[in-house]
Parts: sequence; C-alpha cells; structure tokens
Amino acid sequence: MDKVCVVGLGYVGLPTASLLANKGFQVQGVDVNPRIVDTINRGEIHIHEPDLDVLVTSAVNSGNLTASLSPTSADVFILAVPTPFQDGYVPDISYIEAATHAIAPYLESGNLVILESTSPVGTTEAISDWLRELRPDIEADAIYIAHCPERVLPGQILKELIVNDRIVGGINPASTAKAAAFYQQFVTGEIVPTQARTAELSKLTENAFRDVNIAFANELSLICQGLQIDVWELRELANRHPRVNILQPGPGVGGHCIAVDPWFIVHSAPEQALLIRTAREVNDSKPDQIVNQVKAATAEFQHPVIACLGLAYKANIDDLRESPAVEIVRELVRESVGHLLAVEPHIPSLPASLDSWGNIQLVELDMALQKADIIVLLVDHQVFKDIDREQLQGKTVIDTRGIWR
Ligand code: SAJ
Repeated sequence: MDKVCVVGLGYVGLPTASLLANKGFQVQGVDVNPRIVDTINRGEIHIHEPDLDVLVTSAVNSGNLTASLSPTSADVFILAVPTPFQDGYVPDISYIEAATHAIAPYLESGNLVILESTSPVGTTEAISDWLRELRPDIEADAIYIAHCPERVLPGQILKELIVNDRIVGGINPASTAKAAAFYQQFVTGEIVPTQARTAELSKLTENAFRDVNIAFANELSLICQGLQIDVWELRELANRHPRVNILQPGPGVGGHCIAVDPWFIVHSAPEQALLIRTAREVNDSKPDQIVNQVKAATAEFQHPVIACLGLAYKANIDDLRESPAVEIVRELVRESVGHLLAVEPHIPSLPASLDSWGNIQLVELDMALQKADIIVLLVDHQVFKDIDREQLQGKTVIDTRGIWR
C-alpha cells in the first residue's frame, strides 16, 4: 500500500490521516505546531469531532500513523493547510506555498501531490510551477499534481470523508487518473474527474451557493422585522411550495469556510461576482443587527442581566472560528451592554477575545436562565432546544434561530 504524507493536521488533515492509517496506509502526519504533533503521537486529539479520538488512538496504536514537524518521503503527499484571506479579502495561499516548499526536498519521480485545501482558481497550477522551480532535477511530467477539494461537514467529518462524492482535477489527465485511483481505495462516493481549475471553482461554488441562500433567508428576516412579520412562519408557509426551499435565518454565517470562500470568487471576478459579494455583506451585517436588537431590549431595565446562549459557529459543535455568536457577545461586552452571562456547554472556559474584558462570565445554563432578564439565543444547540419553556416565562427573549417558536 502507498505511503502517504499529510501536511496540516487540522479539521481535514487529521481525520484524513487517521482514516488512511486505519485502512492500512503508512501515514506520516505533519504539522508546524509541536503541541499538535505531541498530542497526536500520544494518540490524543486537539480538536473536537465526534469519534475522531477513537480513530486517532487506534491509528497511532497500530503504528500506521506518526506525526512530525517535517515531511518524509512518500508516494502520496496531501496538502490540507488553511487558506484564509488577508486584509481586503485577498486570498492568502502562503500556507500552501510553505507546505509545497516543505515537501519539495522529499519528492521523487512518480509521486502524487494532492491539494485538498479550499483554494482560489489557479493554485494547483501554482504548486506545479513552484515545484518545477524547486526541483528542476525531476521531469515536470514525472510528478502528478491534482486538486481534490475537501467537502466534509464539521460534526459529520468521518462519515462524509468516505461517502461524499469527490471531485478530482489534475493539472493533466495523467494526474487526474492517478489521484482518482488513490481516492478509489477508501471513498465509497463517486469520484468525478475534471481539470484542476474547475475543481477549484466547484468547491468555492458549493460554499458560495450556500452563502447566497443563507443571505436570502437573512435578508428576509430583516425585511420581516421591519414589517412585523414572523420570519419563521413566513418561511414555513413559502417552503410549502414544491420548488421553494428557503434556508434558516440566523445571527450570521460563521465557520472557516462559508464566510471565507465566496471572497475567493469575488477576488477572481470582481466585476461579475456581484450577487456573491452582496450575499457576504448581508450575512456579515447580521451580528450588528442582533446587537442593536439586544441594546433596544435593555431599555426596559435599569440593570439588565443578559444571558447569551451559545458561542459556537453552529449547533452541537465546539468550534468558535468566525462565530457570529462570539462577534455579537464581544460587541456587547465591548459596549458594556448590561451584566453579561455566556453559556456554551461545549467549552471549558471563555476564549481570550471575550475573557480579557473581565465583565462577562461563562456559567451553567440553569444559572443563566435563573438570573437573566434578557435571553439571547445565538446557537441552536440541542440542550437549548430542550429547555423547559416555563423557564423562559417573564423574560425578554431574542431567539435568533427560531427554535422556541
Ligand atoms: N447557517 C445558517 N442557516 C442555515 C444553514 C447554516 O445561518 O440554514 C449558518 C450556520 O449556523 C453556520 C454557517 O451557516 O454559522 C455555516 O454552517 P454550515 O453547516 O452551512 O457549513 P460549514 O461551514 O460547517 O461547512 C461547509 C459545508 N459546505 C456546504 O454545505 C456547501 C461543508 O460541506 C464544507 O466541507 C465546509 O463548509 C468546508 O470545509 O468548506
């Protein structure tokens, strides 16, 4: 079986590396963070994802997965590093460039390099250009390079790694074929071949599609607020039409993907991507709208106690990255709006961005419900859905997810 080197041991790289190791591949996981490397080598994990701990422990115990700070030689190199944006929403592919430099000395003729990171159009070709410069001793066609974008949903990563269809786009047909054959060994979904650039744009399109659709729901929620119509009822009614399927309005769009990737399209095609840009702006405006709603609600009280339920970017996970809930709470804390309590059952302590202000406490749900005058529901975690409605009696409730209708 192939030897695989996975660069980047985050939400995509670590599940992929441990899945492959459990399938019998020899896997070298690489990360620049020594703490992450040590954690994994102990058979433990640094991120929260259902069942990932068991998979990593068994991968490490089998001897098939080891983590290190730098790569070694392998048959297949998978790059799964972050692609954030810089100021002005300019895509930052420096982690991909650094990962390419890191693997370059270990490459040999016949190796396959797969880019899994969500990337702006042209990045896979850029890897090919960088490698040509870094390894002029290897014939250009002797290294196979393909983009196979990750498409897993946090919370269901281990299942989706196997069952999702995969798009595989090589820099040439031979690269596409070689990468497709690799995924065929552990993916039960269909492997769909294309070119690298199309694969790149297809991943960005999936997330932009979702962003635009959420923006439609969020815009409706703003329209409804002005017209004093319940957006949740409106949505249910409109969705009875056989060809209408409006997504859920909420406090904004979080996570490291949907709030980021559409900007890569806007950057590549600023003149054309008007709807995609507007959707981003609508979704990014939602946290401010909620802050204003909370501020308006405090007018009724002299010393309002405000309980903010949920900090994660979406339901039933502990991931706070780009979370609109955190953004809303941070603004309330910054503006000293009332006495603030936060409830987030999935984390042990407040993130530094909130804790450093000193005027907010992370508390248990029961305590928050008891003490609060105003309850702001920010994340539709199951524990909040299960709250006995009696406990909300007499409180001012701002339900940004529509779970208590
Ligand atoms: N959200 C709403 N209303 C909705 C649905 C979602 O406000 O109706 C919000 C969520 O609360 C959250 C954000 O949108 O803040 C994003 O959540 P999500 O569940 O839609 O998506 P992610 O970011 O967890 O994962 C997405 C997925 N992409 C798509 O569904 C098209 C996943 O398949 C990708 O692999 C992932 O991005 C990624 O890594 O790109």
